[in-house]
Parts: sequence; structure tokens; C-alpha cells
Amino acid sequence: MGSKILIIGASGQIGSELTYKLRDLYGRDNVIASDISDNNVDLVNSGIFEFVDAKDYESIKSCVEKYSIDTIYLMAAMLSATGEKHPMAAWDLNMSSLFHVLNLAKDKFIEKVFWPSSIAVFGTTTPALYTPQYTVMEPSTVYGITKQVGERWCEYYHKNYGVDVRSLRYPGIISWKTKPGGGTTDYAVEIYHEAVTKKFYSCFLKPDTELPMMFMDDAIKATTDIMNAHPNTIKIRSSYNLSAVSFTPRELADSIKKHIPDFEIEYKPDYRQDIANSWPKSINDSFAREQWGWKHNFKLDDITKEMIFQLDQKYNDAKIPSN
Ligand code: AKB
Repeated sequence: MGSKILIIGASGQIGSELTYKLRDLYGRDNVIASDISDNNVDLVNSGIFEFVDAKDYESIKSCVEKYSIDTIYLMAAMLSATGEKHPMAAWDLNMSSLFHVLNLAKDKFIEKVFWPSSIAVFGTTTPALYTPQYTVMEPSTVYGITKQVGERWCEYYHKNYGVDVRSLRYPGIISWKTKPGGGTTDYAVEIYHEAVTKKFYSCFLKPDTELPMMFMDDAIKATTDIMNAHPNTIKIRSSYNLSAVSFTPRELADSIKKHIPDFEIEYKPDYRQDIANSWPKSINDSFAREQWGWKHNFKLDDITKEMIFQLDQKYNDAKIPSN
């Protein structure tokens, strides 16, 4: 029998695209999308959808039993910027959901887990350039703390209970289908929406703030690659460094201007500047490349071309009345 997959937090930026991709790969009815809200209409209409509260063990377990789920992708989380406004809620959601899923695997209700970590596990004392897999990790955000602690628990459950958990330290993810919410790297998505609709963006980071980023297609590829890799090749059971491109808001604006020459940007840094300053500028992901063959495809100008093409269709074609 084939795999039965549950995606928790399927309405979000990464969860929704992961759902579509996994349905293409494994069949629509073998991938159950779940979330606490059904307001992502495209996602809800695309196949089976269930209300699942990631903080509620019984809510997850009953869905696992109903559909004989063997694999969970836990995509629900409170991200860095929102987490700083609600520290205890971020801790509660990010940690309780992880324990529920790891315990379901430990107790053999499921066989395999994907859990995303983040570049937020690093902090100001980490070497910022080409950050190695193993280095100083003193995260300063609640989100980063939950991801670092979560990594330790993933490794612990693998070592002590044989849980097949796999994880990636995602950089900022850029995509056009579903907007991200509550992250520090979200500027790199918002900027495209504003460029296409208003030709103007007020950026909450300084022009020279370099951060690691990745196009959604690459992030989804990395996720399916690591989940399909032979278990023996997955030597790191905390989480893998993962990298594609690094750029600053100024470089991103210049890339956009190649397509929209009258695009303008202003810089009004807010509390998210400190978060960005604590994160690496670039990442050394050689373990992922060597151990399970990770390779990215999209560079900055490729991302810009695709984002502007897709968002132009979404916003500007919608204005053309159909007859
Ligand atoms: C955030 O900005 O909080 C996230 C992340 C880098 O994990 N996108």
C-alpha cells in the first residue's frame, strides 16, 4: 500500500504548495490537508481537508487514525516577527505540536515525520558568512529558540526511539500563491506584490541587510528530496543547513527594476531589523549537497522573473473584464 500523508498547517505559505506537490506525486486522496482555519479556499477545494489543531494531540491522532496516516509534515508554526509579539503563544504552539507528532511516531501510530527548522536557530554570535552546519547557536528570538530546541528533540527521538524524523533549516522562502505571515524575511515576498500593484514598496529592513533566501519550487524540491532519500543517507537528524541565494533589499529592488524600471523603494527599518541582524548572511549547506544530493535551481533574477510574471497575471489580468 502507498503512503498516506497528513499535512498540518496546510493553509500556510509552504504547507499549501507542499500539499499541491505531494498530491501530484502521490495522488489527491493520499494527501490530507489540515489546518485550524479553512480560509485558504483554493487549498480547501483542492482535495480532502480536515480541521486539525496542531496544539491538540487528540485532534491530530484522530485524523491519523481516520485516514491510516503514516507520514506527517508538520508545517504549523508561529514565525519570528509574530513570535516576538506573543512569546508564550509561540513557545506553546511550536513546541507542543512538535511533541505531539514525535510522540505519535514514537508510539508507532505513524512512521515518518518532516519538521521544518530555520536559519533563525543562529544568532549574533554565529559566524554570519557561509555559516557552517555545526557552529555557535545562540538564537535571540522565541521562534529561533523553539527551532533550536526542537532540533535537539528531533535528534533525541531519532537516537533513543528510532523515530524517522527529517528536517531542514529553511531560509526565507519566496513564493506567489499564498502570502507568508509573521516572518522577518517576508519583505522579500511583499516587495513583489507591491511592485506589481503599486510600483512602490516601503521596506522594513535597511538596504544592505543580506539574508539567505530560496524560491518556493526549490524549497519544495528540498523537502521531497530529503523525505524520499534512503534513511541511511540522512546522517543529520537535528536539521540540515539549506541554501540557495543571498541578497539585500537593495539588490532585490535592482532585480525588480530590470522588469519595472519606475519601481521605487523607501527604507523604514522597524523591530524586525534586529531580528534580521541576528541571522546569517549566507549558509554552507555542503552536508545536504553531499549526503542526499541537494541542488538548487533558482537564482535571484530567475526568482524575480517568475514572481513578476505570476503576480502580473494574478493582479493585472484580473482587471481585464472577460466577455
Ligand atoms: C521568518 O522570517 O521568521 C521565517 C524564517 C526565516 O524561518 N521566514
